[in-house]
Amino acid sequence: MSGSTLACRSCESSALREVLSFGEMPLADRLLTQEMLAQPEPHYPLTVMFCEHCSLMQIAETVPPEVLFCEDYPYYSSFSPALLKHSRENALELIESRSLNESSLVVELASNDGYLLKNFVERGVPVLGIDPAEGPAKVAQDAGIDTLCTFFDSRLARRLREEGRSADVIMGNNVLAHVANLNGFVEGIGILLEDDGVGVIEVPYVVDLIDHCEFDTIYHEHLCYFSVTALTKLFERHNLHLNDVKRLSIHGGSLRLFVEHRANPSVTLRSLLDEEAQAGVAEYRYYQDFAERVGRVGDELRGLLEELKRGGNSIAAYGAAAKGATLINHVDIGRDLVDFVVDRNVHKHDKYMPGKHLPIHPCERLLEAQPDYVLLLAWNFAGEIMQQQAAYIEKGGQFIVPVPIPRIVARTTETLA
Ligand code: DWN
Repeated sequence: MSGSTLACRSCESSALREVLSFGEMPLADRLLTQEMLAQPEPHYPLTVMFCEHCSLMQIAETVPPEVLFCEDYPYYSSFSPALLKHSRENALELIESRSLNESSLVVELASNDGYLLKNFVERGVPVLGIDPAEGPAKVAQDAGIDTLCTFFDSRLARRLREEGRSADVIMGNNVLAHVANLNGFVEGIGILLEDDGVGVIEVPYVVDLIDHCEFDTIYHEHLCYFSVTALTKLFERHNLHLNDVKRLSIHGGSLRLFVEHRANPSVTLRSLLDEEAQAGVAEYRYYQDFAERVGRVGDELRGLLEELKRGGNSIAAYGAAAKGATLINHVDIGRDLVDFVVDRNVHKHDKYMPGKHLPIHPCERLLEAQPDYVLLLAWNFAGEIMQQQAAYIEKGGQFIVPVPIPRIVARTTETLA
């Protein structure tokens, strides 16, 4: 059973206003096997709201976490070389700046397949991973990374503290937006974090989402869409302080948050708060035209694909990404337009995309079939993917980047910002 929230996920205010409704949508990471195609496919309302009290953008619907992050959860971080590089640099920076060593403890919340923690283990820094998805957690455990396959909350934090385990660093990349019990999760960080410890947390940045019309990054896994303004209030509610922040390009634009027990806001943090105040991020008007812009981008994208099909062209897609599921279902891109999707993640092969049931194949299929165009559903890795697919491009293949403006990109040298 799912439920709609009539109260803000952070401050529990009822001052919520609708920003955009997608209507009924399938679950973005629920890829289908051949057998599942014949069965009814669960759809849930996907409605974006804005809290006028604490400025948090969020979705109204809460799909049970055990449904979203089940044993078949297909997302494995290690299939993205760019993400592996990004994570390794982050880990090395922290080992250096925090002088981490064999007497330290690094805890990662939503540790997936050990893609990040392995960098600490390789340098002798003790770690603990926590992730509820059985598949990725088992990969991490098999790689010798101490991992608890469970959800993180204040109860688990207390249990770990009672066992004498507290963290010098708590990491959590692309998890804060996913937790239904947001306050319990943040409270747990406060409990588990050493007095002089630091939480280093990465979240997609709502300003990049709104400014670049990244509507496809909205799906049921992502319950919240964070601004610095909203995050500051969330952490302070639990006697934690967002002291510094770093803007990142990963995943279409993210924030790396530095959270500590004592307040010590950096110049960067203060200036980003000022920028958000200038832009009106704390006011509904900032989000008011988003729905109309999304409709326009969707119409332009579908129009481009239809025009290419009318011209006798063949079209495939790259990246069986969760965001890809939102895009093809919201813009109604089915097998009338796109023949198949390719992806490097072997756990996704021989399955079908949610809703539109586009078949998912290994990337080699691109050279075998040599479609005229490839819709880049994983546009956040465009540069890396287009370099990887140079042979397809050499043979005349072209990519279509869907957001913020649907456009054909023929060469890897073109700027994709
Ligand atoms: O929050 C989340 C984000 C961070 O990652 C999770 N809820 C789920 C996931 O969302 P996503 O699936 O939209 O993320 P990605 O990482 O943008 O998906 C990229 C897809 O493309 C993956 O299936 C892997 C694939 N890929 C590929 O086939 N070749 C990725 C790269 C870089 C490649 O070279």
